[in-house]
This record gives sequence, C-alpha cells and structure tokens, in this order.
Amino acid sequence: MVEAEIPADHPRHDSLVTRHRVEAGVEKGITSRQGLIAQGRGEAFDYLLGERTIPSADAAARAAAAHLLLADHPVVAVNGNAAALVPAELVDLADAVGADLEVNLFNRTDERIRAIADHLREHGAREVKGMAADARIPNLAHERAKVDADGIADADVVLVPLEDGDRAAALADLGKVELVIDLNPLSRSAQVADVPIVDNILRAVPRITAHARDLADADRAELERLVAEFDPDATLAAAERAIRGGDLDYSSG
Ligand code: PTJ
Repeated sequence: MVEAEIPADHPRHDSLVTRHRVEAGVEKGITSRQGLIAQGRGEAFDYLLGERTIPSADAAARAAAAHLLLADHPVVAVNGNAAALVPAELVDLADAVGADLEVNLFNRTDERIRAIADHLREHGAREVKGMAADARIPNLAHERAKVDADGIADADVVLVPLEDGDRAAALADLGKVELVIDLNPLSRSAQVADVPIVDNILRAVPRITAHARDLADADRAELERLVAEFDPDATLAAAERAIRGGDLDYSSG
C-alpha cells in the first residue's frame, strides 16, 4: 500500500503513514537506518497513548509556541527522522515564528546534511543552516557536537524533535530553552526539556504552528504568563498516567 492509499479512518493510520515516510526517507538518503529503530520505539509509545494528542501535550505545544514567539533567536533543529516525517510542516512552523531551520544530525555525514537541506528546500524552505558546522556543543564527541555559530550556537530557544538524550542534556547545560518533541516521557530528552511535548511529531509540529498563529497577536505579558505557568514535571506525569491508565481500546491491532 502506498501512503495515499491508507484510509484516513484506519485505526493505525498515523502509524502506517509514519512507517511509510521513514522508509521513504531511508531510500532517499535522508533518514539513517537507526532512524527506523528510533521510529519503532516511538511507535510503541504512540500505541500506548492511543495515537492521539493528550490534553497535556496540547498545553505543552501552546507553551512551546509562546517560547518561540518570545525568543530573540529561535532555531528549529531538523534530523533525519523529522525531515522525512514533517518537512513542509517544519518549514511552516519556522515561517510562523520567524525561526531558523538547522539540520543537526546524530549520525552526521555531509552527504545526508545536503540531502536533508535539499529536501527542506523542495518543501519551501528558503535558508537552511547546518552546513557551516563552525561551532561546537561542549561535552560531546566531535561529530555529534557540530552546530552553526549563527544557528543553534547563537539561539536562545531551540526546538529539538526526537533528540538523542546526550545531546539534549548538553544543549540544556548551555542554558538554552529546550523544546523537545518525544513520545517517550521517560527519555532523557523529555526529562531535561523546559517544554517536553509527548506526542507524535506528525501531530505535534502542526499543532505548535496552529498555537503560534493563534497567539500571533497576543501581547508579551500573555506569552510570558503561558511560559511561566507551564510545568514540565506535571506534563511528564500526565503523559505517564495516560500511558498507564488503561482507558484505551487496543483491540484494533
Ligand atoms: O538523523 P540523525 O542522525 O540525527 O538520527 C536521528 C535519531 C532519531 C535516529 C537519533 O537521534 C536517535 O537515535 O534517537 P533516539 O535516541 O532513538 O531517540 C529518539 C526518540 O524519539 C525516542 O525516545 C523515541 O521514542 C522518539 N520518537 C521516535 N519516533 C517519534 C518519536 N517521538 C515523536 N514522534 C515520533 N514519530
């Protein structure tokens, strides 16, 4: 079955779309093969969450939007999974909040960086950072630490979808506000985030953009209130409760 043939009402719709896109990403040289494994882990958590955006994840998406709108220099980091899954949606989000897009890879190769930058341009991106790699995140091994001096190194707020735990921790140590999309509330990335969004990137990115558009005319005080009232620990606890709650019907397979 090709992606277009997946019925919208299929009970495992998001999971099937995600599999197709990650597979296509590997074929196109965008996604690493490890990305397939990462996807499998994410999918297991999405299954347990009922493949839906839980209310705490929606509130986190709104707080993330407020952070991005308040930022002096917001950057949206893009890895091989994110690029395969939501390229147009990432471009749209960056436009909505005035953020830079920066390709930033765990398994870094120049070839893959270029392929991802081209892929984002095919989906409407004008400028894509990540090739300069002229700065380093301290306390990380060489290749994984590379970032752009005028991109992530200079950012005050960074959105990192599906980040590896070490790098998420290293970025948090730099004092940047870190917004993380990760379906696993127990992952270190989610645990160190200022705003953990426990949701499928497929649903989370358009939702952050929708909140950003909704908040576009909000005054600074309102955005600051949203940020101040957000509680990352309560958000992670709510996601864990949803996973353990057992109020879902898993009979669809
Ligand atoms: O493209 P690269 O080289 O930068 O590599 C990207 C991956 C994702 C392979 C790399 O960062 C990695 O190995 O990540 P981890 O340590 O496997 O962590 C990925 C996290 O993302 C896990 O906690 C998964 O639960 C989560 N995840 C996977 N798919 C999704 C997801 N979260 C949200 N939406 C998804 N579709």
